[in-house]
Amino acid sequence: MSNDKYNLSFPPNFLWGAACSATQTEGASLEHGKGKNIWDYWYEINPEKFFNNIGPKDTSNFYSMYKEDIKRMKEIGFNSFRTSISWSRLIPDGRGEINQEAVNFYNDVFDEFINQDITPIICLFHFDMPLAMQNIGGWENREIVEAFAEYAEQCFSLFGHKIKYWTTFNEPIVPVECGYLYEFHYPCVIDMKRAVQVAYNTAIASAKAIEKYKSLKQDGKAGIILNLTPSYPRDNENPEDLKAANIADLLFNRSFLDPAVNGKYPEELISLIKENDLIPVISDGDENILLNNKVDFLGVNYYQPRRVKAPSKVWDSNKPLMPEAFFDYYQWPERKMNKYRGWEIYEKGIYDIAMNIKNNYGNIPWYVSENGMGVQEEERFINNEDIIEDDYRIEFIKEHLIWLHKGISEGSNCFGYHIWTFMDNWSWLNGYKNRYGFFRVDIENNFKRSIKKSGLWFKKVAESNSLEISAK
Ligand code: BGP
Repeated sequence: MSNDKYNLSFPPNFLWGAACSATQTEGASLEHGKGKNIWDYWYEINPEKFFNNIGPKDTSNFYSMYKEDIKRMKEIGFNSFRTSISWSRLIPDGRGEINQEAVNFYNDVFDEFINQDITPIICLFHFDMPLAMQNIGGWENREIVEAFAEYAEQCFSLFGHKIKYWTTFNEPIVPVECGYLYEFHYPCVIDMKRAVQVAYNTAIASAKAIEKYKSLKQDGKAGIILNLTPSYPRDNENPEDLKAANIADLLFNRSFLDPAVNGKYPEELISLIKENDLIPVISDGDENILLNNKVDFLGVNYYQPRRVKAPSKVWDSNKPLMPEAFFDYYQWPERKMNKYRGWEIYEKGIYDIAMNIKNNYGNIPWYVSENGMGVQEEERFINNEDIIEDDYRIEFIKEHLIWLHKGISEGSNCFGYHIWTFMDNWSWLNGYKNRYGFFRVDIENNFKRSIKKSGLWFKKVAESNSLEISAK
């Protein structure tokens, strides 16, 4: 062991910052002319489903605290930040009249980012379907695809002179899984055929939004944010395990990655969908819409890998078909866990993603758009100076950055790293259970923000554009 230290430098103009979403941070969810989205409604009818009965109404209060928050971002070295526009705030009924208060709010927020020299990356859809749109079928209804494209066009026209990085969706597979298979999102349907329709319509909606963006000839870029979850087989030599891992990859990663980046679905996925009678309704011209509207860049959210093995038994045909018909989950004996969130921590996954993008997706420009560690009851770690000493988070980020750096040094075209998240925020059904922020948010004390040790540490990384590590 030596005490020597050395620095890993990141490419010039590397983006350092964090991500959040409108519903999780804005608060004021029923005020200032905003329409309801599915979260407002679900909380209204089933508040008991939400951790400690905390709903989306007052999430972290960014709506009124954005100026100080953006200043705080600057203070810890951010040069970029991602959030989303709330569709139901901008267009309360999803289609039709625009809420001028929302236009003013987003204009002010974007101006503040620009004043602080922080590049805003703006997402159009982060799990928050306007209720009026869900009431007529949500993503199952092709009309919503058109409504989304119109909403996207409105956003580009209103804010395109300020925003140069747009993303159509955040993790579009999540509303598919959580809303139509596993009951973590409204409308809590369990139906794989409907799930496939939702996924398909979402992919078309993304391409149509990109088509609108291109037609406006603005001078920015349009991308998509995907949660890529590398699928690792139990045994690399076992063909059945390899097959299971490949199917998991097709269903959960390539179902959006391929249409977004390559403009078409993988043949293997099409066959799987056909063989299982899951073909969605397709409209004339869709193929060309996908082919002609590929993304300019990719955001990748990475938290955990997916480890699978061959299914141990044949799926009971009396049960509704689920993705688990094609694989069983597998616990790697050497796994390291974030026990609070129940997710495996596997830092090398970020390198595998970097290489996959380089080798199989034309080395498209991409950035890490979310990576982070949610921990419960962090007050345990408050020191005498009222700072949470979250060394576990520093360790988590550091180890991921080391692997990311290796991917970049081997030629992967990665242009940034964003943490989830800047300040503790509301995590859907989990409310404020697991905390992810560089700033603590005291929900019992007017949402008071206080810096954590990780925020101070990140400032050094971001400002020096490099990571100091000790030689082992
Ligand atoms: C991602 C989402 C975020 C965020 C994060 C942490 O999947 O894009 O919205 O919530 O995960 O997960 P969770 O809040 O479920 O702990």
